[in-house]
Formats: sequence, C-alpha cells, structure tokens
Amino acid sequence: MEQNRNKKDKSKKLFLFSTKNINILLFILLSCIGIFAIFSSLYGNVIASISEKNIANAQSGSSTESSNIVDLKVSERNNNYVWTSANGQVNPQLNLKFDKDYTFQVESMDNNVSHQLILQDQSGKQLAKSIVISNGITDDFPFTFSNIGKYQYHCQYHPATMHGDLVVS
Ligand SMILES: [Cu+2]
Repeated sequence: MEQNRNKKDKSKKLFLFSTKNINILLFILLSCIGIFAIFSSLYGNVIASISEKNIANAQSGSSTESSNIVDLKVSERNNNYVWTSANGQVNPQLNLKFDKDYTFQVESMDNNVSHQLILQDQSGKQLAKSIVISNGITDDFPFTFSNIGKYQYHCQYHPATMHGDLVVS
C-alpha cells in the first residue's frame, strides 16, 4: 500500500514537470507578468502621485498643498527641541523621490534659540543647509537628490534630539 502511494506521488510529480506542463506554466507566468506590466504602466503614476500627496500632507504646513514642499517645524517635546511635521510627527522619516525638485521649509519657535537644518549623506558629507533661524523666522531652500539612498537631516545646534532619516527612492 505504502509503495503504491509512493508510485502515485512520483507519477504525479513527473506529470507536473512534463514538457507540456512546463510550457503551460511558462505561458501562465508570462501572462501574469504581462498583465502586471500593463497594470503598473496604467496605474503606476496614479499610485505614485497618491503616495506623494500623502507624504506632502504629512509633512507640509497648511500654507501649501504642493507635494514638493518638505516642511519641518521646530517644536519642544519633554524639554528637548525636535523637528515636527505639520501633523505633529516627531523627527519624521522623509520619503522623497530622486531627481525631483524639493523646497525645504523650516520654521523656528517664537524664542531666541537658534536652529539650522542640515542635510547630509550617510558618510556625513553636508549637502545643503538652511539659514540659522530663531524668533519665529522661517527659511526655505531648494534641494534635489540626484541619487537614491539613505540620507539624514539634523539641526546644527541640537543634533542629538533634532535629527531624522531621509529615504530617497
Ligand atoms: Cu535646533
């Protein structure tokens, strides 16, 4: 009985991998890839723009709805200074697109404590910076990432509590 079953299993396996079936499997696989390619070319842009809009909504202030504005505001949490997005996320990870022109907007608190946003790559090389801000002053500067990868932002004066990641894809 046991032997019979083994025999059956074996023949089943052989059937599955017969030339005819491999052709059918390949056909199904290629069809799936084709359908996926058509679908993603049709809806890829829509999906990308929706996710960018979400990112922009999460990080931009009420002053703008544009998806290429990166808004970081100085706030205080537990007696520490932090960067916050418009929706109150503390030191948010910023997910950005490469080769896209962004405007970084920084906003200070209404006191005379100085802050300065620094963008740097993973090796610590400085890529861009805002002016020094304090007393409610805001600053914006343009920046475009020409390569995908992981980057970092921090405050020149409070690097331990005011820092976050930038993921460029
Ligand atoms: Cu600071």
